[in-house]
Amino acid sequence: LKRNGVSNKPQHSQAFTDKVIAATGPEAHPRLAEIMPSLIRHLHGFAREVNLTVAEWMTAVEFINECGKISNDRRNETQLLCDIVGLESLVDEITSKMLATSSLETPSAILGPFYRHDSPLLPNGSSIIQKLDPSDSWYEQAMADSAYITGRVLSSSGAPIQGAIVEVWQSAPNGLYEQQDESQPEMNLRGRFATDADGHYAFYALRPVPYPIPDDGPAGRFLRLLDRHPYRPGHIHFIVSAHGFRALTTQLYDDRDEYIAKDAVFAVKDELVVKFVPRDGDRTARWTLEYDFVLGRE
Ligand code: MBD
Ligand code: FE
Repeated sequence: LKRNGVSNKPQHSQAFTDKVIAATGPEAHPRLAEIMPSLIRHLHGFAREVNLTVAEWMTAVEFINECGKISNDRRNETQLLCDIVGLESLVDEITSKMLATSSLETPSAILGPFYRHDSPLLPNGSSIIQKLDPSDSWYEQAMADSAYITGRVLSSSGAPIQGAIVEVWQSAPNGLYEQQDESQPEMNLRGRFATDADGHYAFYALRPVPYPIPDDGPAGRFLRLLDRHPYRPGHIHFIVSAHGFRALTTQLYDDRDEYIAKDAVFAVKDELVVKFVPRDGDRTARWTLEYDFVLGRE
């Protein structure tokens, strides 16, 4: 029996994959022309390796559609999906390795989905904890575990950088970032601080607590199907920037936290695990954290 007399390579063959790759034209965007052959090879190889069925592939398509559909300014479910499979951490590592000029630079960590532009520029030594109704559920707990966080911003030669901007954000003790939580004021627990002539920054914040990444959507469902927990260790986010230097996006992790070794988004690095020490003689804060950030030249 001959079908139409047309000979075509079976689609499970390498020749089929090569044909798809070869469909790219000579005028293709150069970076896409560079990366698409690899992406197609890996996608096809993956489908062959696991004998992916039409039903399974369609489940994945609908899953990604659902991630897009529930995403908005306050929630980025597709990014969260990348986070829980380690992709944001991996590309962060690849990027910082490519750009680093010195091994003394503070390691980067992922941005995460809760960054907001235009947080308030605050005077050094002030607090990112906004005054709330003291009856608010998390306020008592917040004040009981507040921390004075200070240090310097340095170049890799050890010279202090004046006028560097230390941008910081963290979740409240209820595990929610301000934009996820109606009960918190606008820009609560966010701020930017400029370093002084000695490169010093200082501010009051909270000792961070472990918290579950949003698990009421498709990413959370996926975690449960994988028999995984949604917790991140307590962390504080930073973007440290200065003229002539590469901006550093990173996070600091509290060493008391049991989730240090099992972060749901795989973003912990040893150099970023810090010790909060008891603080005496300051009614505003129970803990001190000292940390210097080292920036690389642009
Ligand atoms: C977070 O708070 C976070 O920092 C990251 C990286 C991912 C999900 C939630
Ligand atoms: Fe976070």
